[in-house]
Amino acid sequence: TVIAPGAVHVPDWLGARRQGELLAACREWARPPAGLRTVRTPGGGVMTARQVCLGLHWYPYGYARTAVDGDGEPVKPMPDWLAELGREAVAAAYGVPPDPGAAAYDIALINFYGGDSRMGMHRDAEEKSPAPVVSLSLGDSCLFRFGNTDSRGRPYRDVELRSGDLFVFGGPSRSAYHGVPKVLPGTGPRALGLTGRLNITLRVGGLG
Ligand code: MD5
Ligand code: FE
Repeated sequence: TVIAPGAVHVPDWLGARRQGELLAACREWARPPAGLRTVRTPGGGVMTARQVCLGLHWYPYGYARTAVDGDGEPVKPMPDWLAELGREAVAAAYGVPPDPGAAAYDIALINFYGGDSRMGMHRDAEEKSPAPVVSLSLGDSCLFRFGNTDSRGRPYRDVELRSGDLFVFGGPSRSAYHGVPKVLPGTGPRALGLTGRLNITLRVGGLG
């Protein structure tokens, strides 16, 4: 489903088996060193979703090679298979063959949402590459708010994201405001064995 130019939602793109494999990998990445951490914003706020990074470590508002706001350890590498999944995701969403010449996905940000977690409206602007952001959801459903490029406010569209869904944000949608106003506890597939919601975003840093 095309939500806006370049913004494509593909429900249930990951089958049950690949969801389970991805969740198991996320649980490994969440362990120390450079594992899951709480993100503190410069204004004194705390993000309610906890995060782990691969490839480069995101912190408000930049990227580093080490967990500068965590234990200071080197960030875990981006696995080739996850970069390849990003390439396949873009092809699937846009209905084109995978582009072997495109810049490789080299950053993954993994957010763990509890039932009370939220993410306020923001834009993702720390990457230097205009490549689409690939978003994969696991576990509980959420309300995802897709806004506009000019302001945090209306107009926006609310879309329910479920376990296994793919969302690709490219073109003009790469710089749109977006957020997660609400997680819907207890809505994930029982067999997955995840309480809460997990979101994996794949990005091209273009940061050298
Ligand atoms: C999430 N994560 O569900 C979302 C999915 C984040 C974040 O927002 O920054 O980690 S990524 C949604 C996204 C990325 C880039 C552009 C747009 C949406 N967009 O234009 O709507 O945890
Ligand atoms: Fe974002």
